Amino acid sequence: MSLQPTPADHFTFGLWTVGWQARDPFGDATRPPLDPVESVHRLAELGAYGVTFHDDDLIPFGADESDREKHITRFRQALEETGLAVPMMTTNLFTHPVFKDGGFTSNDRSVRRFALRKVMRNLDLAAELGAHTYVFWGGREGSETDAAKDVRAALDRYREGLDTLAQYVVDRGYGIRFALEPKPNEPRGDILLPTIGHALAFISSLEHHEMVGLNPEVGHEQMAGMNFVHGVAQALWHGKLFHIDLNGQRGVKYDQDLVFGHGDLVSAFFLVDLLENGAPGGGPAYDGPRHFDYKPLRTEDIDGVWASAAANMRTYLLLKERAAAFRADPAVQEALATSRVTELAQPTLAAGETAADLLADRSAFEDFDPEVPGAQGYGFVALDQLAIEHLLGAR
Ligand code: 3MF
Ligand code: MG
Ligand code: MG
Repeated sequence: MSLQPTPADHFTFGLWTVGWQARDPFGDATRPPLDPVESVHRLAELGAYGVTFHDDDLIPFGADESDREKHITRFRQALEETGLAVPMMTTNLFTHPVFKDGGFTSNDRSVRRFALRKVMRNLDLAAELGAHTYVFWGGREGSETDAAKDVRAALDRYREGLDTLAQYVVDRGYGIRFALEPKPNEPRGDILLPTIGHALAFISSLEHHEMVGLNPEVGHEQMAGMNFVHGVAQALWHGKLFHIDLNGQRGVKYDQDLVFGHGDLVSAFFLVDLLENGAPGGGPAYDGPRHFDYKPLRTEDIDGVWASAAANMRTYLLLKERAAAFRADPAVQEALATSRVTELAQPTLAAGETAADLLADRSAFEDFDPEVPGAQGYGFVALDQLAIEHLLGAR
C-alpha cells in the first residue's frame, strides 16, 4: 500500500485550514495571509483531491459584484490548472459581528433573513463549481445564558431556515445535499445541535429530511466526551454520514483542531478501520471525501503549514495500512470469533420466529442457565491488544 497520497484517496482540505493565520483569542496572527490560488496549487502538488471553502474564505465579506467575479475567476482557473475538485462548500455565518447572536436563530429577524440570502448566493456558486455537499456548522447558533434564548423557538427557526434552503435547492435542481456539523460549544457558550445524536433527531423533523445528513468532526464529539467511532457508526447506520471532518483532539477542552491522529490515536485507528473496512462483509463503509478540518499549529511557519497538510494525509494512509494488516491477520480473525464479535450480526430470533415461539422455547429461559454465560470470558483485552500491536507496527 502506497503512503504517497493521490487524488484516488479523496483527501480534501478547507481553504481556512492551511490558510489559518493563527490568530487566537490571546494572540495576533503569526503567519501572513495565504492566497487561495497558492493553496490550490500546493495541495494539488501534495496529492490532494479537492478543496472546500466558506464564501468568505474566497470572497471577502462585503466585496462588490465585480470584485467577487474576479476572485471566482482566478480561483476557477487554479482549479482547472490543477484538476482539484470542490466537492463541498459552506457559509461563514460566524465571523462578522452581524452574526454575534446567530444566523438562522438570531433573535433579530432581519439577521435571519440576511443569513438565508447569504447562503442562497453561495449555494448558486456551489452548484456552478460542482459541489455535491453543502455544510452547515452553526457556530453562533446558541447562547451564553439560558435567559437569552428560547431554545424551542430557535429550533423552529433553524428548521424553517433549512426547509427554506432545501426547497430552494430542489426548485433550482442543484442536486446538492446538506450536512449538519454538530459542536457542543465554542465560540458560543452552548451551541444548538451539540452532538451527532442531537443533530440526527433534529434532521428527522425536517421537511426534506432525506437530503439532510451529517458532517461529524472528530474533535467536536471528543470535546463533548463522546466516542467518535460510535457516533460515526450510528450516523452510517442511519444512512446519514454525508461528509466527515478529520482532525485530532486530546480530551475535553477547547477545539484543538490538531493534525489527524495527533490526538486520540487509538480512536483514529478504529475510525479509519470503520471507514475503510466497515462495510458488511468488508470494504469501505464511507465513500465520500476524507476531509481534513485542522489548524496548523500557531508555532509553524509556512513550511510547517505544508508539512502539517502532508502529515494529515500520511497519517491517514498509515492507519489505513495498519487497519488492513489488522483485518488480514488470522490471529485477529480467531480472536474476533472467540470474542463473539461476529455473532452479533446474527438476528436474536430465528427466521419467522415470533414472540409466542420464543415464549414456547424452554431452552431460552426455563432451562437456560445464566451462570454459564455469566462465568464466560469474552477475550476483549486480548483482541484489543492485537489492535494495539498492529497500530504500533509490532505485528
Ligand atoms: C469549527 C469548524 C468549522 C466548520 C466549517 C464548515 C470553521 O470548529 O469545524 O470550521 O467545519 O464551518 O465546514
Ligand atoms: Mg472544528
Ligand atoms: Mg469542522
